[in-house]
Formats: sequence, C-alpha cells, structure tokens
Amino acid sequence: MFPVLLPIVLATAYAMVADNAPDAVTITAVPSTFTPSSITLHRGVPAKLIFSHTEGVHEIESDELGIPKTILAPGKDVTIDVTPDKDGVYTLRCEIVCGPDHDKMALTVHVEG
Ligand SMILES: [Cu+2]
Repeated sequence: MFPVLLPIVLATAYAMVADNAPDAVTITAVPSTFTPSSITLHRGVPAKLIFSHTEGVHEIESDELGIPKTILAPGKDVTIDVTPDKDGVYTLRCEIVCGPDHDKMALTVHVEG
C-alpha cells in the first residue's frame, strides 16, 4: 500500500510548494539587449528577477514596479524581488550608456491578474 501511495503524496506536496513558489525569471543583460526582452508576471504574486551572466554595466529602475536603482555588472548575479500590484505593461530601460544601441535596451514587463 505505502509504495503505491508515496508518489501521490510526494506529487501533491510538490504541487502545494510549487503553487506558493514565487515566479522566477532569469534574464541576461548584455550591451543593448535583455534576454528575454519581454516577461510576464502575475499581479500580487512575488517574483524574482534573476540577472545573470551580465556583460557590460547597466542600470534599471522602476517606480511603478517598486524596483530601486539597481546596477547590473559582470561577475555578480543580481536578484530583484518584486510583487507587482497593478496590471499593465511596463518598460524598464537601461539607464547607463552601454553601447551604440543603448537606447534600444529595454525589458518589457507584462503584469496580468
Ligand atoms: Cu545597458
């Protein structure tokens, strides 16, 4: 009996943990480009934006999303905790001139319920 039930119990427990887990998105920042360049978060759900494998130096900030000025630089992963509270489409632009196409460097954040 026990060996039959165990996978079901584990699957249920995992599903419960997964439901409460924050959204997590890994993003790379290189001169002129965030990858992915567009992400979707969920209103009221804590999310982690994990910037890794950064090349060049960049800075982002968003009053609307509650993201303080944050420098992204090589050799250091940066995790930003954010809990969006309003639906919408937000554009985070790189605020440090990082290359010839710096003006195009943007991360679009869709927030949905
Ligand atoms: Cu940049």
